[in-house]
Amino acid sequence: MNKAIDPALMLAAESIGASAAAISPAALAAYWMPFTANRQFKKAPRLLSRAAGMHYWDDSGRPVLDGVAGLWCVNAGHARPRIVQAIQQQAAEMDFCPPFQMAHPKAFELAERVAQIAPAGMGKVFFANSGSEAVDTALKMALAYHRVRGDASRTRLIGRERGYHGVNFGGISVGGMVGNRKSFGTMLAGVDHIRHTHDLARNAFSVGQPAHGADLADDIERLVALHDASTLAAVIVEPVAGSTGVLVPPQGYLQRLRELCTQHGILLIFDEVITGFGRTGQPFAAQTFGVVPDMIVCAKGLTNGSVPMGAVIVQDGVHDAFMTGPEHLIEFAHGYTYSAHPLACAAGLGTLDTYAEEGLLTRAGELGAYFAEGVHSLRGEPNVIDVRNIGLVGGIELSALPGEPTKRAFNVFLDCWEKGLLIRTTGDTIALSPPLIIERTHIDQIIDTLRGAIRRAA
Ligand code: PXG
Ligand code: PLP
Repeated sequence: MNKAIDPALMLAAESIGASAAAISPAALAAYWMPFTANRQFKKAPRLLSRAAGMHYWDDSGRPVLDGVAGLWCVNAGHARPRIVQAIQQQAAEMDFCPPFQMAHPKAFELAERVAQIAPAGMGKVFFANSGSEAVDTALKMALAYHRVRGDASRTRLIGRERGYHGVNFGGISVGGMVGNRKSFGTMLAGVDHIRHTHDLARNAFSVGQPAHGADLADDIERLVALHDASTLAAVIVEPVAGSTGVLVPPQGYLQRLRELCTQHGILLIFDEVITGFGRTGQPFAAQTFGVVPDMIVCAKGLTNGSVPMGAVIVQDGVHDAFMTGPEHLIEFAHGYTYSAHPLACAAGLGTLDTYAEEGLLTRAGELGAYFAEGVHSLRGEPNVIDVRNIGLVGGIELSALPGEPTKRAFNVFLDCWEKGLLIRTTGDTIALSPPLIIERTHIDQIIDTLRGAIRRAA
């Protein structure tokens, strides 16, 4: 049962926050912030100084309810004792261990524990340091897999329109966001995309999985007809697209994708950086939807956001294909200085312990109906053109202000922040993905605050 909610279980976080006034103009100027409107932000910085359980506190000591688990990652809530202690202990015991031709016990232990909660047959785990690194690892693994089996013509990677797979070159190439093409131009060659599944005309206000669109998976056939299956290496999709607006897969869609990939000898990669670790009601969305891919990319919730870490969980058969040739040779020439970093492994073990002890990996299933009722109660509020949900993820899409896309949703974000609620917006969609320790009263508070902000943004 869930024991996470007892505030006594949270570490007393008594850190003294930096205040905005204490940051010098030179320091403000020096930090080039990621994915941020830097000039606007620095005129009125929003600073967080501590966190525990369901809350952040800002630099003036004001509590802010965390409606987005940090950035879709703090699934067990903040400052959880097992995780904090694991990191502290590990830092004192061994700071770093070279990951190439050397290892430390916790790396094996974490790999085994991750494999235990993954779909059956996915027993091998390769570590990276972020979702973006894990994505590029999986793409390289797919290319090398076909080569090692003597199928070297399979070089083409297939993504999906509106896909987000992190920020590295492989990830932005298979990703389907026009902004990356506009800003950076150069992408990996030999990549193609299937169509996205977002269909407001047929599916608006679906509760859970929408009814229409399984046939969109047949777009694989179009690419097979165009490029020939013998050139296709892998298809990568998010089971639920997060960053591009919480797009829930139509009923039957992922099953159809799996069938077609199997039929054509193409590897299927699920990018579960957001959906992994309980977000949809099972440890992985693969289990929620009953579809087993060849690889699962994960990050974020793997360490509860506490220490950077990503991983690729791999079917035994894919891994085993590499384990041929002379035993003294490196089978997969890939890895990061910080792969399986001791602090990250310790944090990961503390995280999986916390999830297990408190039943958090299935809690989104238990609370999903109440959460769904809450988010769908926003239907009918001004400018709400769609509401989407699965597990403990919600998307509320607003109509854009004429000529000013993204601004209406961002105004809602700022209003919520002022009212003590942290949400995330992407385009004109509001995204909710609260920590899995959330209680009904928190859900009520999120919905009430959001409703007020949406009305004021009209
Ligand atoms: N794949 C998916 C599906 C993701 O959601 C990444 C890869 C990259 O992970 P890293 O750890 O390199 O960031 C992500 C990350 C947002 C938002 O606002 C989402 C992410 C990152 C930043 C912002 O939706 N997801
Ligand atoms: N650049 C240089 C010059 C390096 O020596 C290394 C690693 O040794 C890297 C980049 C890659 O760094 P990381 O292993 O942390 O990804």
